[in-house]
Amino acid sequence: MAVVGAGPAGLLLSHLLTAAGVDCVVVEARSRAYVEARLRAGILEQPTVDLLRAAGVGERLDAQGLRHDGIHLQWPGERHRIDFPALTGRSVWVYGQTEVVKDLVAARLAAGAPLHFEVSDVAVHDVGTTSPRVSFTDAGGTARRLDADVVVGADGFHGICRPSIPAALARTWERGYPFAWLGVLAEVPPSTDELIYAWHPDGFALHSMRSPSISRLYVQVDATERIEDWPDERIWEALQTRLGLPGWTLGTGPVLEKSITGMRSFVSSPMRHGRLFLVGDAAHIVPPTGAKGLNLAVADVAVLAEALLEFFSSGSQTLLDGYEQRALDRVWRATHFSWWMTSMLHTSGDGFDARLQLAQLQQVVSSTAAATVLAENYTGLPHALVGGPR
Ligand code: RFL
Ligand code: PHB
Repeated sequence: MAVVGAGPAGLLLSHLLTAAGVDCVVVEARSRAYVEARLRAGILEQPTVDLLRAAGVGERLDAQGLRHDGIHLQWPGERHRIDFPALTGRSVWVYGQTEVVKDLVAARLAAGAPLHFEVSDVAVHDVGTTSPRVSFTDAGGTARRLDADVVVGADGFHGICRPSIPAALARTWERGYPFAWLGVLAEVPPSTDELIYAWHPDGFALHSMRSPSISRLYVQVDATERIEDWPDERIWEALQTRLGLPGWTLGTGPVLEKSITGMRSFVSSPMRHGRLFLVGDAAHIVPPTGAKGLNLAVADVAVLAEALLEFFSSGSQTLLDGYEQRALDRVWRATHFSWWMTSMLHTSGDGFDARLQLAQLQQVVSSTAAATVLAENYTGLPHALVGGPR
């Protein structure tokens, strides 16, 4: 089997298949240092944590990850807690994507399994046949070719696998948002025990964290803003205003990293073409408000790994044939949840929108039914939505 991309999706899938004795080669365009340092998601939902533990890569997660049993939802003057275990029996973990990637790379290298970093000219061929191929140039400049039974496209949104599906067969659904997140990583202990999602007339703000000594904070900015226009003082001021509550102050510290990330919802179908299967960001993108992107990639992998294991052990394609539908059911659920959280929390400047958002927030914090919907989605639905909507 050949896997294109060593992000969380490609690394986890190859880890699960290699552990079951399936030959699997991973090719990655970037260097090991780059993929291990790429700052992205920070929240792992319960089914993700369960899978990482079951796959034997949960040791550092259990030692260093922070289990969170809730989040705070806030608007000016009010902060309310959503209690996850009470509503769903599940929790989430603060454990950075960088750490997940480090654990999976280490496991793969320790097993002596093939993982080629810094490859170029990657292309997939003959995916419509039973003997697809991947060609690439390795880090030393040698042209290489992998003959495989199956090729997995885990190469992210800008990868080459999705575009290799004939345009006439492909369909995409997309929603752009007129705002973006300005994120900072700061060397300061978090000023909160659990994440704070704050609605504010100036725009959304989020207080997250990476460890007991590192905070991760975000503010909503216009999609056209440039990071050069946001000196550290301006960012801290915006955070103080939007996250502030009487009797509570935000601790500040040196900014280690800052950047602006645009937001979009995107779903592409099919997720399979012949012997090419897409997983994770290669097939779909969600805005980060629901903390779903990484978890959705892991869910695709869970479903595809089971199907591939059946295929490689018995030759049966029954589960492979069901992959797209099983994965897409969950993708659309997470797409809806991420859109809903985004729409509820980001301000547009319109007064009517603001009133609707506050009414929605009021309902979430005062109705057990509404809070449960948020908690179920945030902590992660089971990997297969059996009997889910078609
Ligand atoms: P990834 O992590 O993008 O990995 C794809 C890998 O494929 C490599 N690649 C290629 N390799 C070989 N040949 C080629 N031609 C290749 N083209 C690309 C890339 O170098 C990369 O290593 O996708 P994957 O594995 O599906 O994982 C998905 C998650 O990374 C993603 O959903 C989340 O990180 C999304 N996301 C966030 N999600 C959250 O839940 N919370 C967040 O705070 C959050 N922040 C983010 C994010 C995504 C971002 N991106 C994609 C711009 C912040 C950013 C900046
Ligand atoms: C993060 O810690 O980076 C993070 C947390 C929650 C989100 C998005 C990002 O919803």
